[in-house]
This record gives sequence, structure tokens and C-alpha cells, in this order.
Amino acid sequence: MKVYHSDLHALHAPAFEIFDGGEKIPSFETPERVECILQALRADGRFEILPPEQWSLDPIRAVHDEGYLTFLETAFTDWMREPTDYEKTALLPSTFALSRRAGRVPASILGRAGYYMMDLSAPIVAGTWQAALASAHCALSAARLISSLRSAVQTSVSAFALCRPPGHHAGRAFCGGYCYINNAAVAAHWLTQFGNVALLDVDYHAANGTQDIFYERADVLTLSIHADPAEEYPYYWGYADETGAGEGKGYHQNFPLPFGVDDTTYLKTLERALERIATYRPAFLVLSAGMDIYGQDPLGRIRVTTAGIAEIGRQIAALALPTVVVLEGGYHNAALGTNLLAFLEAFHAA
Ligand code: OKP
Ligand code: ZN
Repeated sequence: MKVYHSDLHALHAPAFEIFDGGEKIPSFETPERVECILQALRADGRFEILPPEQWSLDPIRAVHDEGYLTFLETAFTDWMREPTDYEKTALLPSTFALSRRAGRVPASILGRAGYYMMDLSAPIVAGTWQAALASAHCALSAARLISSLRSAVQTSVSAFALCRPPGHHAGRAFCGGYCYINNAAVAAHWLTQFGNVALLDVDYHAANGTQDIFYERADVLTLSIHADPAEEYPYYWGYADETGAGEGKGYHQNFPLPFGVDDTTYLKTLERALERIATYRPAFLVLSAGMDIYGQDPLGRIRVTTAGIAEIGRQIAALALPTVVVLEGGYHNAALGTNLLAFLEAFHAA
């Protein structure tokens, strides 16, 4: 199986995040996550690790707002130019725009940060833009691979994008939750030139960014299985009655789960999501694969086992669709490689 990975991810390594209660803690989302995964993939021996291809900004502009992308690209430099009496390592605002976003973007860098950030868990550091671009390029390269192989061979194909930073919390014009560019959304939109796409998100957290980007579109069916947002981050998206709007009515589906669900309940829910995908009959599947559904994950509160993760992979692979697997979350570093290998197992032959 081909894996797209860029060393540039390491340029994004914020020293901290602001956690619940305002606590400043070391970020859960670290470069070591990728090192753990690479080690497991290399040890397995069945993975071919490739650098992403070069891409223009166009496929990223297709799903993100122009002003937002300019902000991401220039934010850190602008922040460094700001005279302060303390040392600056990362950009994070202390004010947020809420519903007052319509059109008026402040000139101030802190004002713009509050305009384009949804929370305190997406600090911008010197290498964030470069790392986020490389991450999106991994997803795009995997998408190109499956689209080209699809016409050449009869069986379905899949590729893995080892994306870091992750993407599914990033919306058309906002970052948040460790996410800056929505890698899975970029890949899914790029694939729509060849046919309809289903984007299934199995990360523990609701795919609010993906929901935002495709909410009014019918050519990308989006589905997300996650902890109930009434109790869990990202709180304001991911409810069962949010099913799309306009042209996209009926083309978004959320599957909120209570804390503590086990493999059996998770797999029953997955079955409903897979039935919806099967009726939609997409040409491609993009998978937002977060390993934080694992029972021991420090950020997760549902109880899926490694065997459960393997079964989730098998059920999804049974759709027999050309598939891009995109990495999202997963913070139990010691089990990350094992869980991901268990998940990808079913996609080798597919
Ligand atoms: C990113 B991904 C939790 C505080 C929120 C942000 C979590 C982002 C998760 N109590 N921290 O979906 O794995
Ligand atoms: Zn997550």
C-alpha cells in the first residue's frame, strides 16, 4: 500500500495548547505521532512511503476562503512584527468573533486571529503554513493515485495519506482543534471532477469543518460518527438533525454516540453509515481516520478496542470503493501504530 508522507510536518510543533479550564499544557498533537506511525509502517514492510507531489494552491482554494488562506500564510510573520513586551512563540487570540464575522475582517493581527480561529487549540507557529500545505498535498497525492489506478485496473484501490496536522475541524474560513487545512475535504473536492464522493469520518470528534465545507453540496456525501457533541468537543456541530441544506439536503449525516460505547455498538452504527454510502453509490470514498476512538486514548471517551478498529476497517473496505485513507486524530502514541496497522490491514488487498 502506498503512503504519502512529508517531513515538513515537523515544522509544525506548537509547544503548548490551552486546555479546558484555561490550563496551558503540552500539545497532544505532536510530531512524535507521525514518528510512531512511520515506525509501525516500516516494521510491517508492506507499505511504500512516498513524498507528496507538488501542487498549486488551486485545489485548496476550492474548499477554503481566500482571505482565510492568506491569513494562515501570513499570520505568524505579522504576529512577529507586532511589538510586545513578552516573547512570542505562537499566535493565539484572546477574543473570538462568534456571529459577528460577516465581512468585516479587522486589520489587527490579533483581531484577524480571533476572526479565523474557532478555539484555543490551533496555535499558529513559524512552520504551520508549510506543514499544513504539505499535509494537504499528501491527501491530494493519494487522491490522484486512486483516481489514476481506478481506470487502469478492475479491482478497487486505496492509498494512505499520513497527514499532519490533521484537518477535519478546519472549515471553509476557520481553523481549530489542531486543524488548519481540511485535508480530507481538499482530496474529496478534487476527486469530484471524476465522480461523486462519499466522505466518512470515524475520528472520535465530530467533523465540523467537513460538515461546514460540504453542507450545501450533494456531490460529496458527508457522514461522521463521533462522541455526542452535546457532551464533547466540538460542541456546536455534529448533531443527528443536521442533515444538509439547499442542494445538500439529505447529503450530510451525523451519528452521535454516548460516552463509553463499545465495539458492538460502534459497529452497529457504522453499519447504518455504510448502508447510506452504498445507496449513494459514490465513485470514491475518502476516509477521515482518527484513531482516538481507541479505548485508551487520552482525549477520547468511547471504548473501541484494537480488534474493533480492525473490524471497522474490514467493514469499510467491504464497500470495495477506491479509497483515500486520511489520518486525523489519535493521541495514544504507544498504540497508534498498532491501531493504524489493524485498521489499514483490510485495505491492502482491496
Ligand atoms: C482533534 B481531532 C478537549 C479540549 C479540546 C481539542 C481537541 C481536538 C481534537 N476537552 N481540544 O479531532 O482528533
Ligand atoms: Zn479527534
